[in-house]
Amino acid sequence: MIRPASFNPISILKKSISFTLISAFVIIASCSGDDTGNMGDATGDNPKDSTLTIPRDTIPVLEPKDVLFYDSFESGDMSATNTDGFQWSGNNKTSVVTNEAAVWNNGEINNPKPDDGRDWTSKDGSYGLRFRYPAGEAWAEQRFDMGAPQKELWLRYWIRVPENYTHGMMSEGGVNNKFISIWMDGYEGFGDGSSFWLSMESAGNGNTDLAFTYSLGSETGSIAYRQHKPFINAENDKGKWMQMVIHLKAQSAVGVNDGVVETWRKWESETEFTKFHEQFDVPFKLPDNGPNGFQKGYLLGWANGAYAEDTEWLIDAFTLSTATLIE
Ligand SMILES: [Ca+2]
Repeated sequence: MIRPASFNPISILKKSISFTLISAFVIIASCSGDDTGNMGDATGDNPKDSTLTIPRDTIPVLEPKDVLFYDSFESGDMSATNTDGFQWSGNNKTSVVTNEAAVWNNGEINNPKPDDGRDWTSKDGSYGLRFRYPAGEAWAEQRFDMGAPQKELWLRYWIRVPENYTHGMMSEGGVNNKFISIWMDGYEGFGDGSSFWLSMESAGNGNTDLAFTYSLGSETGSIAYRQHKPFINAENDKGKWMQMVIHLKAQSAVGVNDGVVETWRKWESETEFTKFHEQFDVPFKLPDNGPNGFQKGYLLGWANGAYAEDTEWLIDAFTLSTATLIE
């Protein structure tokens, strides 16, 4: 649970006000004309104040201006947006699911969950986003456009290790199985601005390391992956939810090299985040002709080492912010 750093009365009053405002903001952002925004009820975590409808452990207390976007998929579709015009792109082997059925894939569907023991239980509320990699197929991906660029960006989301997880190794030695990518004007060699990636790399015995890389912009490719850290133990971590936090900051001017990459992870059984990656001299380049910051991205993505079995990831409670999501 994220707790405020201090508890003085003024702070509590201020945070209470902000929390209510954020709740209202999030409901507006995540609903699509229905009344399913009450995620507190959905989780059985009923706050005393009926206006507080966000489970307290899924979004921190922040000023409303800091939270750019939040989607727990409780609308049952991909309609969530914000004042910047955030948009989820089309579903590419992704679908909104409950633990009973897939309900959205580029339109409303009602495909009952196969009766084979699989678990689509969301982390927050009743709905989550499922990524399905059929055996031997490399691509499941959810793209998004934030609608406006951000020089500094924080991302946080829950993601569940597949129940039958073992590192995908079907080609290229199991390196460069994409976890997330964020870019500015164009992806990698198509961008004058920099791109960023987290990637899952084989650590042997079915286990996975997490590493990052970036491009220097000016239509160049990525540099070598760096800071490989143990990420998933295939024997012990199957089916576990983890919460990821990613902090990116573009360099302040060309040649200053003061861009930032930081990442953290917290398993659902843990109370504290563990830092994975840290670099404070990243030459993240802003595009000469805009947009002036990070604007687009995808979740998961191309697995160069495809999985030997059908493999399903789940993502939930996706948050974008301009201020820290680690407290
Ligand atoms: Ca949810």
